[in-house]
Amino acid sequence: MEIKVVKQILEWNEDCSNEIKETFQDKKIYMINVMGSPGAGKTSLIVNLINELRKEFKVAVIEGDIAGQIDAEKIKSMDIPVVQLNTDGACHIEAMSIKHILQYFNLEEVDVIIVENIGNLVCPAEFNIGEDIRIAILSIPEGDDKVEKYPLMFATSEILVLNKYDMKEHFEFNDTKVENIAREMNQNIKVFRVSNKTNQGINELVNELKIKINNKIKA
Ligand SMILES: Nc1nc2c(ncn2[C@@H]2O[C@H](COP(=O)(O)OP(=O)(O)OP(=O)(O)O)[C@@H](O)[C@H]2O)c(=O)[nH]1
Ligand SMILES: [Mg+2]
Ligand SMILES: [Zn+2]
Repeated sequence: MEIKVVKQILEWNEDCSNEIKETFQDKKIYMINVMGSPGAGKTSLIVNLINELRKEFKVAVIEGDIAGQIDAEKIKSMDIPVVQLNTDGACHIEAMSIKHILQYFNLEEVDVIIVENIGNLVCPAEFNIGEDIRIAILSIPEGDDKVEKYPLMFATSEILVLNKYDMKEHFEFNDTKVENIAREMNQNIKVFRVSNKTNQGINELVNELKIKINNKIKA
């Protein structure tokens, strides 16, 4: 009985995600779903991506948090349209919430929507939210065993950001092992070694995203 209920929720979520995809296909909007543990560097990466992507695209942000609006305030201070989604305890974002939030944006004035998912390595990966791409962030201090222990997020993300690379010398983190394990579960995954402190790797990641965004919105 319980299993059946979960399946229904996921099916409903999938329908809703597909509706968002249709809207975004019509409006030529590219959606990026940024996922990772609390403190992995999601907001820091989004800030750095905005700084580059805004030179070419109109960017908007949906900030998912269980409570508060600290991250949304950071984005707002950059003069970027942002909506804070508070899940009131829920540990992931569902497509229905995204659909509901879209009314707060002028979608004619948006090329790229970046969603910061709830800090959590587990269930955000179970819910499609209409995204074109998933970026999974794993930061060096979290340890190099996380891809094996939390496979779904890495198996379903096209991009893996190994963040806080500036701290690598302080941790025993075998990035080649992580890359190999990620590629075993997901042949197409691209791995970027990034520091949001020194900006290492940001340009490479931005270039990759620009190609994907242009392929959709200028098609
Ligand atoms: N040294 C270093 N610190 C970083 C880097 N990226 C983020 N940080 C720091 O890590 C902490 C957490 O970063 P956030 O960007 O807030 O992480 P988050 O994933 O958005 O966190 P939640 O929204 O709470 O889940 C902050 O103190 C950042 O300054 C990095 O590349 N190197
Ligand atoms: Mg954050
Ligand atoms: Zn959850």
